[in-house]
Amino acid sequence: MAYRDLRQFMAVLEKKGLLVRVKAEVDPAWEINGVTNKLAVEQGPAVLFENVKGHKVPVLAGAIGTVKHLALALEMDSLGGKEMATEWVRRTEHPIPPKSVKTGPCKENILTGDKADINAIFPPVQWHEEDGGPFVGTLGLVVTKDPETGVQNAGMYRMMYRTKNETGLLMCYGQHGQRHLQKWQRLYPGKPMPVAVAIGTEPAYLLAAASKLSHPPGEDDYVGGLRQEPLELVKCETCHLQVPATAEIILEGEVRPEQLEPDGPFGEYPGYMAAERSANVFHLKVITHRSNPIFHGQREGWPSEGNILWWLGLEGLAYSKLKKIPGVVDVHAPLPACCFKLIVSVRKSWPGYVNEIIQSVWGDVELAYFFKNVVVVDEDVDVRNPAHVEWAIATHVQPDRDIMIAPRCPELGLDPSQPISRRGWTAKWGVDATMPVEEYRAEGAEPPALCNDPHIKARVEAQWQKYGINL
Ligand SMILES: Cc1cc2nc3c(=O)[nH]c(=O)nc-3n(C[C@H](O)[C@H](O)[C@H](O)COP(=O)(O)O)c2cc1C
Ligand SMILES: [Mn+2]
Repeated sequence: MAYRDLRQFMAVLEKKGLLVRVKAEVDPAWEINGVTNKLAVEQGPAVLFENVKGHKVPVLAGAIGTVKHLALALEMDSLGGKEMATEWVRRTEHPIPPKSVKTGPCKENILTGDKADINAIFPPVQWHEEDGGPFVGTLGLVVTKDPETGVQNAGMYRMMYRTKNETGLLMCYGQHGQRHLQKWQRLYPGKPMPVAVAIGTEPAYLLAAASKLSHPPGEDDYVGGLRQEPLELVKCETCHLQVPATAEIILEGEVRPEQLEPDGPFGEYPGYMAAERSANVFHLKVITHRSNPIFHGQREGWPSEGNILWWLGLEGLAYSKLKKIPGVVDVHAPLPACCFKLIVSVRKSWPGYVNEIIQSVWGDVELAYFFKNVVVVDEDVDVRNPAHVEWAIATHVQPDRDIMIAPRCPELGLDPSQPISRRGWTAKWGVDATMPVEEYRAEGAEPPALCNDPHIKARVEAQWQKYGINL
């Protein structure tokens, strides 16, 4: 049974000891930062800060703080990487359309006019010491509609507090929200675009917003697929957008396409402070919220909940796309590489095959912004076993033959490996770590056989007791 709302998911986490309530008073200026930082490093439980100094709204963080939390969010028993990824792909390949309902818990309170004040629902959490201010959206799920196709999107884009009714909104190039804004500006020059933000939803919506998913359909349908039940949506008070009926908090407002303001700094997912840059501005019009709302956020960084949130979805998207190429066996995005790196195992099928795989990752309109490094290995190498991958790179690669570099590819602007002035563009490297069978055969030879003698090993294993060695 799908989770009805965030509260039901929290109850399941709590029952399993994966959520702790902190009753002691915490200062949002620094303590939530410190506690969530320690818990991310030590892979601890989710936390509900019930007593935030100077505010009556509690703060939840770490809801998807470990892979175990992620598996529970998707109601998957398995923690095995491959089964989780395969199941993600299966569900997203079977989307279920959402259901529109007249009203829902997110409409229990409607704050308009002067009462539409971000401070009413947001304890000003300073997630990192050097951030440009408190961030309202570290888990703000931003809803927009494609003005041409009508497909509705949900994307997670950070939002810095500016005033009681304004926040920054960083929608990087390549993101669906930014593409909607660009189309809107072309079709309706000078007019603001409606935007809604959901905070505190059931976990499938959260994961879909954090994950890159191809349109059509939109995230609302993918959420149905992920939770295996339709998502219930209600219409916004001020515009045509539809938002999850059971969300804790909905911010309704608009973005003026031509308005860009300084935003940040902010501690980002590669683990570094990202300097001030320009971003759009969200203008709040109306807040709707549940009674006794829970504010949902997370401390971005490395390691972080944020990195876990989008990782499975990006790995799944890469697998969905690459498995259409004959010979692709498995795909993995190692979590510590924060979606900069993709490992693909293949049955090499024709000359130039590996280069085509690497280039198809870099050239894909959605994957292009993420995977900067692509490693291709033979099908007998386990892409989820770092030791296997290291061995393949060490023993199969001639750097002058097998390393590809592509200049001036796009990136989200957060890669700290070069100064800010060069951000948004990056070179990419790909490594062909498959055995160079073709080169051997061109010389009339065969590559060396593996020396692991599986038949002999199996014979010995079958009579292992004979040797009296206890392992
Ligand atoms: C915690 C978290 C914070 C994120 N912050 C931003 C952000 O500020 N700007 C951005 O463009 N992408 C951000 N992302 C990445 C996008 O959410 C992700 O690429 C997603 O696919 C975007 O949705 P879209 O594909 O519908 O555009 C963030 C992801 C996570 C998990
Ligand atoms: Mn999207």
